Amino acid sequence: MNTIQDRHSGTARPRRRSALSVLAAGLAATLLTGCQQSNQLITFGDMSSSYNREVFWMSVWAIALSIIIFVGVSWALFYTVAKFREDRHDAPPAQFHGNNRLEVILVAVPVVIVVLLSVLTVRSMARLNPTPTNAAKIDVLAKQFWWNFSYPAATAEAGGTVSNGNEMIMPTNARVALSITSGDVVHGFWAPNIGGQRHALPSVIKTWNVDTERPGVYQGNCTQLCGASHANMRYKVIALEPARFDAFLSAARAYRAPTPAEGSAEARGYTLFMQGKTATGALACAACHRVQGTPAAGAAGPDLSFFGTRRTLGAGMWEGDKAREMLPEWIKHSPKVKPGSLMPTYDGSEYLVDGKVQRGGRLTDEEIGDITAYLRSLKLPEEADYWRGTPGAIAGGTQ
Ligand code: HEC
Ligand SMILES: [Cu+2]
Repeated sequence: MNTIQDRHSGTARPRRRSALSVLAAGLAATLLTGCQQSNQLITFGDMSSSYNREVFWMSVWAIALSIIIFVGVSWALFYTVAKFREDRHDAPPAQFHGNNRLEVILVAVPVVIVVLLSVLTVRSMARLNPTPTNAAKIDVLAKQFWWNFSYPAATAEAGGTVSNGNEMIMPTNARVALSITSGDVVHGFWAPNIGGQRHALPSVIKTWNVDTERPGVYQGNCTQLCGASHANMRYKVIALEPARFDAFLSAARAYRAPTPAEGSAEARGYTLFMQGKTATGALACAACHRVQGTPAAGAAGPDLSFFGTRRTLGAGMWEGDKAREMLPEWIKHSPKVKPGSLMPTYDGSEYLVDGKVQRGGRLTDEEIGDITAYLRSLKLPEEADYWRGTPGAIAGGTQ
């Protein structure tokens, strides 16, 4: 009874309206702070990218055409309804079956519309798809639940190809040709500020050209539901002015992981990294990770060559100081902090690989501390630190 009265009394409406505005304000606050805190703000329609500009203007023309069609069809509808009202015409209206001219028009108009829309699309594809010969090339490998970015033109002096896990460095003011593939299931490459999205398919290599004119840090995400940590499969795009990009690439080519001083924590960490600890069944990190300039050449996990320069951890799950703080926890039991992580545990706990229960080996907290110290020593020289001074760089120290 009460509710019915409320609904009809004058007080109900303002109350409902204020409840709505509180809800809207709450939602906006959650969204805004949520985005700011996790640095996950994705910008749509960033006009610094020629890819995005092309798609924007294609859409403007397509929408303009649709508006013309809409107005034309509406006009024809209302005109016909008004002109052929039944009370004005007692006799049945003339039939147009067999009226060739009318039927040709009814076929021709949609054909023209479809052709115009196709021309718009094909024109944009013709502009976006060819890869210029001077394009910077980056090979993108997607795997559960991380990314590797390698530079096929940059052979490392220490052997192998320059590559980096989960942080993609690209030049500004140039088309960047990505060759995208997957090492397991279907993933999707998407960093909206630099261009559209592309599937990463196993055993298929897709080319995709992206670009931006504005140096900065941009968010990338996997767009295909690929498993437990699909939403944690992120990456950063760091766009550098061409001179800085070249400085990065040549320093990265010359880079060799530093040799730790004898007896230091880093030296103990290095040994554990390369050999693991057979006594407790702790697998060698080197079996799955590459570190340029060392024998570590594993490919089952992200490249860790310049891990000390990185500012993200767990494929962008944590950033800055939080990433730094989470590193020991990560090594101890990454599947506990990142569902579905295929890295073994190092605290003797169980984890799943291909549906089978495995048990990790054991490292002590001191040993994990030594490995952490070693990983943090893997730094690019200062002039090649792609975070330093880049607009939108993650605050807080490096790893
Ligand atoms: C069986 C293979 C395997 C072994 C052995 C292994 N890892 Fe990993 N590691 C992975 C995989 C796979 C990932 C990516 C997990 C994810 O993000 O989903 C990873 C991720 C990482 C990352 C995070 C990189 C980033 O940018 O987010 C670090 C750091 C790391 N491993 C360090 C180690 C260390 C240190 C050891 C040895 C104590 C080790 N790993 C042993 C497979 C392995
Ligand atoms: Cu994915």
